[in-house]
Amino acid sequence: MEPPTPSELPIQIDSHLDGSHERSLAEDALDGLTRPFKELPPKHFYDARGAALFDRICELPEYYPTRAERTILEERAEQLARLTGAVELVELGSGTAAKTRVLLDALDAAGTLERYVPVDVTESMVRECAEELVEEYPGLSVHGVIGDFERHLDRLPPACGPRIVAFLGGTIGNFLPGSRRRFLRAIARLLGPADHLLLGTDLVKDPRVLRAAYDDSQGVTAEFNRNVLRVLNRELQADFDPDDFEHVALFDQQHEWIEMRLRARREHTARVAALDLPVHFEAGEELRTEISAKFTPERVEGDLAAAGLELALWLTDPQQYFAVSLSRPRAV
Ligand code: AVJ
Repeated sequence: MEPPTPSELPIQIDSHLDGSHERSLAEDALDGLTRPFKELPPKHFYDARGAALFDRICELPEYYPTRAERTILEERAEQLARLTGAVELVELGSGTAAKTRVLLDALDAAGTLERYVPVDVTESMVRECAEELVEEYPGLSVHGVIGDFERHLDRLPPACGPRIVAFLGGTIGNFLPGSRRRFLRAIARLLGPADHLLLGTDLVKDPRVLRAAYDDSQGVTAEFNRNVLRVLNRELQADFDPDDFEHVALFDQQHEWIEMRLRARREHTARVAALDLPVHFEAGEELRTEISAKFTPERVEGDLAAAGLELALWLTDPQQYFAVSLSRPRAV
């Protein structure tokens, strides 16, 4: 038999990273660590250790979002497949694609599934999961895009039929409100009239439940939070001592978001050698490392509407802790 030509290969991976991820860490560190209120964006948590810590967070009794979202998808995947008739699933921030299989199973059972398009910065995860999935789903092709979904949305391959763009896990909550709407608008621009956005959003609830989810009793989230300092140490030759910082998680009632911070236990100056930058901390000074916005149904619908999208389906778990919404371009 002839070896398959490239276009027949079930796996294609395009990489758009070319060192730009490292650049963005340096830029974000320079920008964020020289402000009066120090700040780092949460995307830098996720090196191999950070990704493993996040996987452990998802198993914690206090961290309900992953379980709630999986429950919703398991119960409603068939309906989602039927409503969308999707031939392809594009997943932003695919990671290990754990909950993706629930959706792929449903599209497969409906007989429409042709292609999976994972978008993630971690090349090894995209490759491994592509290889597993083409084994598990005969006939499936996987077109992986290695890149930052905030910057490389325009690099997606053209749709091969009705598509679902999935942005799950509540990661939309990492955006501040303005950039959240910009990002949703950028996603909306990718959608044709037959396409859908599947969005996971964590919901506003009892602050005690929220705080516990971000400050677990085993200290896994604290270690995950401090991991960003290890990333800076390795990638930018910094000398932060993670033990100099205390994990802080608080619910900001006014903004309805969780904030994670690292609080300096003592006054000290760390150095970021790659930037030739001293970073001074007063005792008790805090560095904001993440916001994780919590939503009301009205807020989700308003954000979607601002992006030109209309709600097709609103799904929650029995406790109403988490929501998965299906939306589509508003008919004009
Ligand atoms: C991956 C952004 C959805 O905000 O809940 C978990 C990250 N941070 N525990 C979240 C996270 C602390 C998570 N997201």
